[in-house]
Amino acid sequence: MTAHKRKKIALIGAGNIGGSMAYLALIRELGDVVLFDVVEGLPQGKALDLNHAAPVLQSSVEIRGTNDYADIADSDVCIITAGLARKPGMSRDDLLATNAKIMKSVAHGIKQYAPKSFVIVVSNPLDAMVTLCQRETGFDPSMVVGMAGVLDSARYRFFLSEETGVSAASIDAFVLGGHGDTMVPVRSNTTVAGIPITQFVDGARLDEIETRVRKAGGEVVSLLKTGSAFCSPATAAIAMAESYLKDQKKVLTCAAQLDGEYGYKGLYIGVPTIIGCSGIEKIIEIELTEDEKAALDVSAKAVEELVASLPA
Ligand code: TXD
Repeated sequence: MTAHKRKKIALIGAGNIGGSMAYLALIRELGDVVLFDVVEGLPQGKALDLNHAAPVLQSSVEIRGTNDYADIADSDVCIITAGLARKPGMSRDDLLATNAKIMKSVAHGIKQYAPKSFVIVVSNPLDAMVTLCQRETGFDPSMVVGMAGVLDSARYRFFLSEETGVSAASIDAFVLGGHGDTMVPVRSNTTVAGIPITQFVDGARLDEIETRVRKAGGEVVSLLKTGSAFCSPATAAIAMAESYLKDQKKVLTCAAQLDGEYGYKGLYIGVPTIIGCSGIEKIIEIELTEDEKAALDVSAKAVEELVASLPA
């Protein structure tokens, strides 16, 4: 009998999102977790606290904290939140220079110790950071993906649920493009139990909701004042990791490198993908209205400009 070895999840960055992901992995017994951070004691302290919760949860996975990349060796999944988070008044793009430097060091650690891992980038500015991570690791693009669309689509679904009184579980929505103000809520593919959303909400109100989706991250930052959203990003990133680890082949909107889809090649932007045991197994091209395609082109251009401004 070959016993199934537990999966191994490396969380690079043990801050708000990293700690929340570790907790979700523990509750859902997704696999053993290694929390990595550069701050001495932070990953170790969070790991110890979480291991104290394990007996109550009756969870059998182990969580370790470390400041040594060697401890992430042979991880199946690496989820990167290393970097600075926004403060009120800051844009995601304001984080570019600082987080790019951090991303380079993280990418080299992953390349050295977890060369076969599926890498999920969360750090902002997301589209530039996932591009840089793929470049610096040299991993196949199907194994390096950005977390944004799952979160942005969930925000859209939540606001539509509030508006319609229907459970968000019955609402399907897509938000494509860059993870920023140019993101594209795809109204034409948003449905309530398969019924077009336009049968439930009028156009003017949908405009307001879609504007709120684009600003939702900033809305949380301005309320929290000391950081950005962490429960919802953690939940979205873990859903992506789970689809990979369990070969669930879920359709999840992520920042993936396009190879001609939507008319782009080599660009990372948010698109519907199928995530399974081979990573990004397919990029789905959905029908867009002329306005939606034009909006996606604006978003793609914004990402191209951001990527072009990455320090060499
Ligand atoms: O949808 C999305 N993709 C976004 C992403 C949603 C929300 C937050 N978004 C971004 O995630 C946010 O703008 C940040 O760039 C990251 C992480 O957000 P988090 O809220 O977790 O930030 P924290 O709590 O500051 O944690 C970051 C950790 C912190 O503990 C640092 O010590 C650590 O990163 N850090 C590093 N870890 C490893 N290696 C290096 N070099 C390093 N530098 C800092």
